Amino acid sequence: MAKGWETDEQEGTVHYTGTEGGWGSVRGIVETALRERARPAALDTLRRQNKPGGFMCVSCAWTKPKNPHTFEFCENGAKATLWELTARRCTPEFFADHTVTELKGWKDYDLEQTGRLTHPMRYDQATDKYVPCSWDEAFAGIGRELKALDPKSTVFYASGRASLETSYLYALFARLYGHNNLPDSSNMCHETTSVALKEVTGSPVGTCVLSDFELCDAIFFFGQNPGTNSPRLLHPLQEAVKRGCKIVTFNPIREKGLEVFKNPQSPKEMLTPAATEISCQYHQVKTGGDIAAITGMMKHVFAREEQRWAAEKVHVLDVDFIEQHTDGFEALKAHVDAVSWDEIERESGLARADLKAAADVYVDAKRSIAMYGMGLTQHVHGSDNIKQLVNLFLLKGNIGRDGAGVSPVRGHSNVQGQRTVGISEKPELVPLDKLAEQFGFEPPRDQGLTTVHACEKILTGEVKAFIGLGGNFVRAIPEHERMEAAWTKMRLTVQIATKLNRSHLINGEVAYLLPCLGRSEEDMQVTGAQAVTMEDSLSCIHGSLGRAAPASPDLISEPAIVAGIAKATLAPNPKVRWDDWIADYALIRDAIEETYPEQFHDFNKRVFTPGGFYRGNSARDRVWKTKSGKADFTLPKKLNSWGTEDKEGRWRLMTLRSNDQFNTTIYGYSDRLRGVEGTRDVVLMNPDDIAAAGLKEGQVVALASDADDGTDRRVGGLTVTPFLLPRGCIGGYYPELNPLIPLSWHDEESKTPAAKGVPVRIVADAG
Ligand SMILES: Nc1nc2c(c(=O)[nH]1)N[C@H]1C(S)=C(S)[C@@H](COP(=O)(O)OP(=O)(O)OC[C@H]3O[C@@H](n4cnc5c(=O)[nH]c(N)nc54)[C@H](O)[C@@H]3O)O[C@H]1N2
Ligand SMILES: Nc1nc2c(c(=O)[nH]1)N[C@H]1C(S)=C(S)[C@@H](COP(=O)(O)OP(=O)(O)OC[C@H]3O[C@@H](n4cnc5c(=O)[nH]c(N)nc54)[C@H](O)[C@@H]3O)O[C@H]1N2
Ligand SMILES: [Mo]
Repeated sequence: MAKGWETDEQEGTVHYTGTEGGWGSVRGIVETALRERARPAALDTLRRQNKPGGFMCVSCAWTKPKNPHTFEFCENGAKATLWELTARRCTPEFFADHTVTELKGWKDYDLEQTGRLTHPMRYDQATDKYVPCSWDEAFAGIGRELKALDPKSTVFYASGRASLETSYLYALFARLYGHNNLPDSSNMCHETTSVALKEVTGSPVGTCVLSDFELCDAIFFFGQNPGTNSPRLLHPLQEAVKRGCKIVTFNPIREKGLEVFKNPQSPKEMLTPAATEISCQYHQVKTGGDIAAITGMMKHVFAREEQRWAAEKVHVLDVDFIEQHTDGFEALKAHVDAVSWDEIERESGLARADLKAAADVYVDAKRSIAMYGMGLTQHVHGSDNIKQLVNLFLLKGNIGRDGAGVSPVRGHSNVQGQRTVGISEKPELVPLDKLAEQFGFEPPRDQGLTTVHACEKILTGEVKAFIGLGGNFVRAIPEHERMEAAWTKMRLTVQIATKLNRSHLINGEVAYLLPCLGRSEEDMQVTGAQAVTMEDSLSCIHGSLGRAAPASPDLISEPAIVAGIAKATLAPNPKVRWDDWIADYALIRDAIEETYPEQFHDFNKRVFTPGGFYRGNSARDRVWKTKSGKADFTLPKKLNSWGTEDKEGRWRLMTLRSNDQFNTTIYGYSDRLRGVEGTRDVVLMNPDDIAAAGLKEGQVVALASDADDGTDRRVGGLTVTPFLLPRGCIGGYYPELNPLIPLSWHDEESKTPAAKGVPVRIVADAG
């Protein structure tokens, strides 16, 4: 049998095991279909996934191309769809059989396995159970509570899945009611990008479009795992490599999808062991070591500039661009000159020869793209990570021209779009004057609460009500134990969701669980079936039309739920037309167009543009909306993004996603691409570290927070598992390890929790 192939004795089939994609991912889809007891309608939905006129995948935010593949979805996109279209139901009868206290003992996986929520429910303190209620009762009850509260003591959270239409209504509701407390899952994710990129380039989002990937000569990939989290991105990467583009990866883990990729949609590649090598260089940087690594690359770029200028009187740097378009070059150059290679090697964990090799690719490439994810954003100095990457890219004018740019890979399928249409705690990012005129009211102008701020004020008791538009807030945030205890002190909690999760079990005095339609389902309103829209990572807006039969006749849409609560809370305002908007979502899009005419002109006409319509980006046009009016070189505060000092017995913990989860939704217990099977309760460690720490493979240990703040945080029952990580760096899974992250442990500028650099000790398991 060829290398990488194996026979499955039980199934009598042959599988390719060597690479990401390939037969393994087909098998992953089939297994999910069986587990979710998928109906034939689910397969029809998959066929229409990510096609113009079809529905847009609920999984990641990677762009949907103009000429989609026959099956424009991946293993994990299919899992997300099948998860939504499961035949399982979580009904009022289920809640009658289980108290909320009992359900708190269930695992995340088992809670969601109960299936789709089917009926609006109210929490009954006396019996500790959820009981069914009508939609009217729910809206009236919530409205009554909100009217009695100070708007500024309430938080309206959004997870990044809800459409532009829902998001616009939700943000408008918050402002009409009287607050800007609109944190989003982005506050735990790419908020670092939104703050840092905005500060230095003037635009909070990436500058690339899809065609750039057809032109670039090199891609530098930092801390993002496309094989698991955005598998469709592997297609343009594979195509780029095939035409000679070089991919250089920086990641503490050798992630399979970034090493080799086998296209599960190419019959030829499926039938032969051929696969595309993705990264030509793979640098296992220390967790938090990217600032040093990039500093090393810049040092070599400057050295090559000197040599080339001396020899040929030709520049390596784009000196015209630096002169015309940037500010702060001299200071950056002086800073890089002053850092020694010894420091760089120590802080990055990489050899100078390797960093020079990476820099040579950068120097030799005419056009380069930088891509990154949570490996850069979730650090105490995460903003500095991103600004340092921008520094490198400005040196050769790699921002604002075709085939080049900085391209963060966003998470949730509409997380970028939610910010675009007003879900933001930062009022300066929202056209408040325009809203004031459009709807005849005085919007609040004060800063709203980020996720971390909201948590702080829930702890102090200042926040009295929380509404969650999707997501699993209590599970996704740091510091679980303290947060759960404080949560129940709130007066009102409302969760709008498709499936049961832990956040629904931690309730305020008055609590509602409101089930909604999923994006793949038909959303029928009085004027007919409604489409919704979302924005992907490359700032393209796509329409999405769900066609599957709703999971239950009692479900209503997210826009209808938001409008229902808003109507029950606010005084009538003839300019705020909740009923008309819900009857016809095209009218919501008209309102969005009126608020944002530049980006959303002719919105309704362009909804189903193949490949989406591009919203534009000032930095791509080299218009720098920064304080200096230029793109800014900046200096990092430290040579690493690690928020503390190293010391004996302190480990750098990164909390990771497996290939079998979507955030807090656990599909199963197989991290196939990393070879971790059957459990999520592990500590991944370098074999030499295991030996040096006097531990043994398979030993069960606990991790304890080592944040020096006097709080005891522990997670036990973790099996020591050898894994090729840089020395001193360990890994484990999110959300199980979230209790170890202090709430105060976040990016200094954006307040994104630093989930990739958590200081911990390894201690004995209490058993
Ligand atoms: N199937 C699936 N798809 C998803 C999700 C999911 O859970 N499942 N989640 C969605 C969401 S909301 C998001 S935000 C994205 C997340 O997608 P990613 O941005 O890929 O996030 P993570 O899986 O957390 O992994 C981050 C990567 O960073 C690396 N890393 C950790 N620390 C460092 C560091 O200090 N430096 C460098 N260079 N690398 C580091 C890790 O080894 C890992 O490969 O995916 C989205 N898509
Ligand atoms: N330690 C650690 N913590 C992290 C991270 C990490 O890497 N490490 N990553 C962070 C990141 S990047 C993110 S984005 C957050 C994620 O935080 P969230 O976005 O809050 O969490 P999710 O797990 O995506 O939410 C899952 C729930 O969403 C609901 N849902 C699914 N589809 C729909 C829908 O169509 N409508 C509605 N209304 N509800 C729906 C379901 O009930 C499901 O249980 O977690 C963050 N937390
Ligand atoms: Mo995310």
